[in-house]
Amino acid sequence: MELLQQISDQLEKGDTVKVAELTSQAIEQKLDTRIILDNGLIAGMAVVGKKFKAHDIFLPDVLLAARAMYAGLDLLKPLMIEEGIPTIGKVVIGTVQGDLHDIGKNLVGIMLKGAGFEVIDLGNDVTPEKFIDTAITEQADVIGLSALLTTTMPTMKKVVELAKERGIHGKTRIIIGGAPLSSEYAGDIGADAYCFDGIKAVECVKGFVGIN
Ligand code: B1M
Repeated sequence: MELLQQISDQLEKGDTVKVAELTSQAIEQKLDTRIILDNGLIAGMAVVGKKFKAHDIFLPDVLLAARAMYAGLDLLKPLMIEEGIPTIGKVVIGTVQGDLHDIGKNLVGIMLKGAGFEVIDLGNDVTPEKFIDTAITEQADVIGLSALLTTTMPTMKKVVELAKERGIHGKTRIIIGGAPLSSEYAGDIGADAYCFDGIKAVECVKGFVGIN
């Protein structure tokens, strides 16, 4: 079977060791870095995303696939930097101030990375100032806010307000996600979109940077 297809298949199975081995082989065979990324790793993750959406696989499978994706990405990263392969867009992501829940946010970050975006992960308990300062410095396309607590949801509004004050509202798009949130809430606070999960976040961010 073709090497890139094998990478995709093993990533889908979440086999970290095999993905690393096969990615190393592809590098040794001097396959184009972007092709290994697109037709091997990202192709595998796309299948995982579709299966997850269809409830054919579950969260632990996605996490295993994500770990395998990292094993391949770690090997490609130095080459991508060396070759200056551009990412398709930049996303600053974090869990809002006062909130320590970061599993969902990490998953969303992994899926965005898997889709080819550069993700700057600020972690959890992130202040509105930190989100906006980083987005400005890094010239981010999108800010991704996560909250799992009803008590921390209002902090998202502060981020949107600060984005307005600092003149980036509408230029840098803001997406929100997390169990207690909704599209209605996104509309109420002036965020650009509510994303139910990582798949939706990838769809939204792709839409914002003009990729379908
Ligand atoms: Co806490 N917790 N927790 N907790 N915790 C919840 C959220 C809770 C619903 C449990 C409950 O009461 N049934 C409840 C919130 C109630 C509410 O506000 N309505 C709660 C509470 C009350 C608390 C504490 C206050 C408990 C206490 O101390 N008394 C406390 C708060 C601490 C704080 O943050 N300041 C607390 C603490 C913790 C732990 C530290 C123990 C731990 C977090 C560990 C960690 O994240 N590193 C924890 C956990 C694990 C949970 C539950 C059990 C699981 C959350 C989780 O990781 N889910 C949770 C109950 C539950 O959800 N069933 C609960 C798996 C994850 C993949 O899903 O995070 O929803 P989720 O992410 C999804 C989507 O929401 C979405 O995509 C993800 C993937 O599908 N999404 C985004 C998330 N962020 C997104 C961003 C996007 C787009 C999509 O774009 C940017």
